[in-house]
Parts: sequence; structure tokens; C-alpha cells
Amino acid sequence: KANHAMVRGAFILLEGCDRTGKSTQAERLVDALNRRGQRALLWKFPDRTTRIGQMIDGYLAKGQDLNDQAVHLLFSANRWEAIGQIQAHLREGTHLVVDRYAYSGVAFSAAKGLDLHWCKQPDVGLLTPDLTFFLDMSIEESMNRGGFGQERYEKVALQTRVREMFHALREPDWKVIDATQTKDQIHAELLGIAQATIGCVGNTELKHTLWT
Ligand code: FDM
Ligand code: MG
Repeated sequence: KANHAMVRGAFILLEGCDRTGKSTQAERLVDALNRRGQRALLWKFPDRTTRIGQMIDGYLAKGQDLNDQAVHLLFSANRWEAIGQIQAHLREGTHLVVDRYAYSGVAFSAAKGLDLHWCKQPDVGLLTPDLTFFLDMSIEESMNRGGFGQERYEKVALQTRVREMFHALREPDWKVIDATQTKDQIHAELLGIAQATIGCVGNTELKHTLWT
């Protein structure tokens, strides 16, 4: 029997500031793909379940202090420690919908005042997404939706700088989504674009070209 080339899964990323609907939309996208008979998995960074992730959670949610550079490196390490599993899923044909990635890593640390070039270095050569959605809305508007919680970065001034950093990091192929639309509108837009990307990645190689 002929050897059919394995069709790999697509790496679909959702980025954006807090309270722009990333997690809701990531879940809905995974569900919609699964209902269409496509294997898709939700992945989230930071992954707070690993040992490194627990240190990150201590810093974000439990008031444990850490040097800014050290915590930046922990967020990056939290991606590198997952990359083997992510690649394995993609290679066996499962799509991954990823909630935050290295762009959040750089945007938040640079917004705190770390050098942008320095911030990119630990993620250089990381697996590159096939598709990046940037869910965008003004910080005033996201505040009107119910405001931020109690975590370390959930502050208006910081989020405003984070949004500027995201725009500075924006790649030409990003899909910038107006996050003020209804959930259904956003979902329909994301699903349509994701399906088109899924139709294209099939036999292409995984790329490890982030910021190279
Ligand atoms: N965050 C997230 C970073 O500062 N660096 C990173 O590399 C990543 C992935 O962590 F404020 C920030 C973004 C956010 C916080 O993320 C927790 P979630 O998505 O709210 O759990
Ligand atoms: Mg949060």
C-alpha cells in the first residue's frame, strides 16, 4: 500500500491583552473543530501545572516576589518545556489552539521596562505558529466589561503599555480581530480563517523560526 504523507495539525495562536475574550474564543474554536470531526486541543500559557508553572503562579497570584528578568525566563522555559508535547500532537495530526505564547512573554516584560531585544532572545527558535489571531480592543473598553481581577498584571497602566508592545511586535500575517464584536461574530470569523489555514498546512514542515 502506498505510503501517505502524514498530514500534520495546525498551530493556531490567540494573543491579546487581558479580558479580550481569548480563553472563551479558544475554547469555542476547539469545540467547533472537534464537532466537525477534526482533532483539536486547547493549550494555555502559562501552563501553571508544571513545576516551573507553579513558580509563575506564585508570582502572579500569590504575591511571591521574583526578579523581572528571572520571571521572564521562567515564562520562556514554561514554553520550551512544552514544545516536545506540542510537536508530537501536531505531527500526529492534532490541531493546537494556543491561548498566549511568546508574544505575551515579550509584551508584558517589555511593558514592565525590560529591553525589548533582550526579551525576545530566550524564545528565539521556538516553534512558529501557523496562524496568529490578535484580539484587540481599547483597555477602557475591556475595563467596562467587568474590569480586571487581582493578579499582578491586571492594572490599567500596565495593560495600556502591553497593548502598545503587542502592536510593536505585530507580524504582517497576524489576523487582527476587533474584540468588541459579539462572541458569535468573533467565533465565526476565527473559525473561517482557521479552517482556511488548516487546509494549507497539511504536508508542510514545522518551522522553528520564531524571531530568527
Ligand atoms: N504572561 C503570560 C507573561 O507575562 N509572560 C508570558 O510569557 C505569558 C504566557 O501572565 F498577565 C502574563 C499575561 C497575564 C499573566 O496569563 C497570566 P493568563 O492568560 O491571564 O493566565
Ligand atoms: Mg489573566
